[in-house]
Amino acid sequence: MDVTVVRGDITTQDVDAVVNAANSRMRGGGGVDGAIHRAGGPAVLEDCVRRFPHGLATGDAGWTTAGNMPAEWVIHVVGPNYNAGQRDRSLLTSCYSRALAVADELGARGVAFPLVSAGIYGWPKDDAIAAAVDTLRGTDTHVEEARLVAFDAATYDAIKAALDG
Ligand code: AR6
Repeated sequence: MDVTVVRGDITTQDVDAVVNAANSRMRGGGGVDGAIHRAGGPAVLEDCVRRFPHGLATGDAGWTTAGNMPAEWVIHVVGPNYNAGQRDRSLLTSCYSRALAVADELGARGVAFPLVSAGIYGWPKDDAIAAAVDTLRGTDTHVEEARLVAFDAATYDAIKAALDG
C-alpha cells in the first residue's frame, strides 16, 4: 500500500472511502466530523442512527454511506480524547488498523484519512503523525492508497517529513 499526503479538505477527496474522526455518540460534531456531515448531507446521519443506535467504542471503526460526497463510504473511527485524559496510544493506532479492516470488508482501494485525535481531542501532533504513518505502513491490507489529508501547510510539511524520513 502507498501512504501519501495531500493538503486539502477531506470531504472533496476522490477516493472510495473517507475516514471520519467521530465521537462515540456517532451523531456528528465539529472539526472533520462536522465537515463530513455537512458535505455528505442528512443521509450520513440517518445511516449513523440506523447502523449505530448505541454509538461506537473508542478505538473502533464502522461505515456508513458518504451521501453527497465523491467517496462511496465514510469509515467512522473514534479516537481517544487526549484532553479528557484518554492517553492509551493503542486506542489511537487501532483507529487506523480497524479502518483498514473495514475498508477491506467494503473492497475499498483508496482511502483518505484525517489526523485522528489531533484537533479537538488534543493528541500532540507529532505523535499523532507517527501513530498514523507507522500503523498504516505496518498493517496488512488490500487497500492500495492510504491518503493522509492535511488541513493546513504546517501539518502537510510535518506529515511529508515523517513519510520521507
Ligand atoms: N479535512 C481534513 N482535515 C480536517 C478537516 C477537513 N475538512 N477539518 C479539520 N481537519 P478534529 P479529533 C483536521 O478536531 O481531534 C468532533 O467534534 C484538524 O485540523 O476533526 O479526533 C468529533 O465529533 C486536525 O488535524 O478531530 C469529536 O467529538 C484533524 O483534522 C471530536 O471532534 C482532526 O481534528 C474529535 O476530535
